[in-house]
Amino acid sequence: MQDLTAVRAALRAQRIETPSWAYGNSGTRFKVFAQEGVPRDPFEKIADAAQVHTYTGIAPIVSLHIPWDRVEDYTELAQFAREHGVRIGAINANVFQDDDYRLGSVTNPDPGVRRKAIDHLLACVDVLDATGSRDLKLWFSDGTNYPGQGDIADRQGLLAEALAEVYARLGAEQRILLEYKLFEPAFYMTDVPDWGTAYAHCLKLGSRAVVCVDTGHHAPGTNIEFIVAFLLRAGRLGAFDFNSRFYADDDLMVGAADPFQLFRIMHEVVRGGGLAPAVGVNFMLDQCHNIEPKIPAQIRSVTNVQEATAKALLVDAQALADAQRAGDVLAANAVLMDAYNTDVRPLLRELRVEQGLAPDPVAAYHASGYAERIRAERVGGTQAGWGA
Ligand code: LRH
Ligand code: MN
Repeated sequence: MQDLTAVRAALRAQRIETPSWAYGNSGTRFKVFAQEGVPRDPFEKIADAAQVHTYTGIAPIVSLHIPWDRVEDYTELAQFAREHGVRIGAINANVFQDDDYRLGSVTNPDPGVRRKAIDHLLACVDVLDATGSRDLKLWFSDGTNYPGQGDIADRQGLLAEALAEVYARLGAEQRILLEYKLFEPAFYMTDVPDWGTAYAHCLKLGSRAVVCVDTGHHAPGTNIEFIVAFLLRAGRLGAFDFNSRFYADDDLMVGAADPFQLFRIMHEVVRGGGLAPAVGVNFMLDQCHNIEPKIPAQIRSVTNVQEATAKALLVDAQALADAQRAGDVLAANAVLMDAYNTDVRPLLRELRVEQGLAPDPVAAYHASGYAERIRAERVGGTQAGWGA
């Protein structure tokens, strides 16, 4: 049996980063259903993110997306965040929504458009400097829709050039998180489609270029925990964009569609020492709450990661290693399933009460009246969204 003191300490030290865009309106190409009380600016998004931290105790970091979260003074925004008990985390550079990017951003056939895209990436490093953030997250929608539309090899060259210029601009403590995605919005070829391509570019760039694993960005049936174990062992697992899906990049609440997969991923994280802050894995959510209330959905998502982490920490590592060494297939699998089938909710409720938090964060949020207050206060103005 695992040392519960160590398990509790690891759970107390867990940190999860929530995305500013999860608090704004979002949807699909069919419809974006606006919700009452949605933030109108990055300050209100941060205030909502602070609610998630208030009730879970483990979500004191908020990712920004530029230009969705563009403000006059990022230092002022960072100060506002601190006043709300949170801090600004990864900065996402958006080079996928400008009309100029129809045929790509850093891989666009037009050198002027490539320059524009790189300048935006560099401007986002300025934001890191202003907010004191470490991570610049880069996801490129770049790709093609028809065979022959673009030269695959040439585009890799353009991508590598752009990444090298941004990497050279980074401060000593700053990192590039390179995110891959199999498809969408491109439907034939994506320039960073999989972990191998991202990993190869990171190796070429340098030690402060690491891979971001978005759990919704793989072909169906992909063994994501293998990718996690491999990247962790290689020292290039930089971050997660946690969410879940039944089909494609559904961006549903992490753990909602496949809690067992989330457990298997967190098992490889724990086994690989990836929970230790020094290893530098950034545990982020990347979700869209198209029909459900956003703040309670984020709270639920944070506790879903917490539950999967607690189960992974309860894996009897010695018994597992013994069974694996003995080639005892069933015993080895049973060790993992015992942990997975352990109800960790009582332990987490206890831990919250110890930390002066309510045992049930979602219920506590509902009882706070915050939802009613923002619905009443946030009238007028333009609700935040993807602006697509
Ligand atoms: C792309 C992605 C990326 C973000 C966006 C909001 O699908 O996962 O991480 O920029 O979602
Ligand atoms: Mn993502």
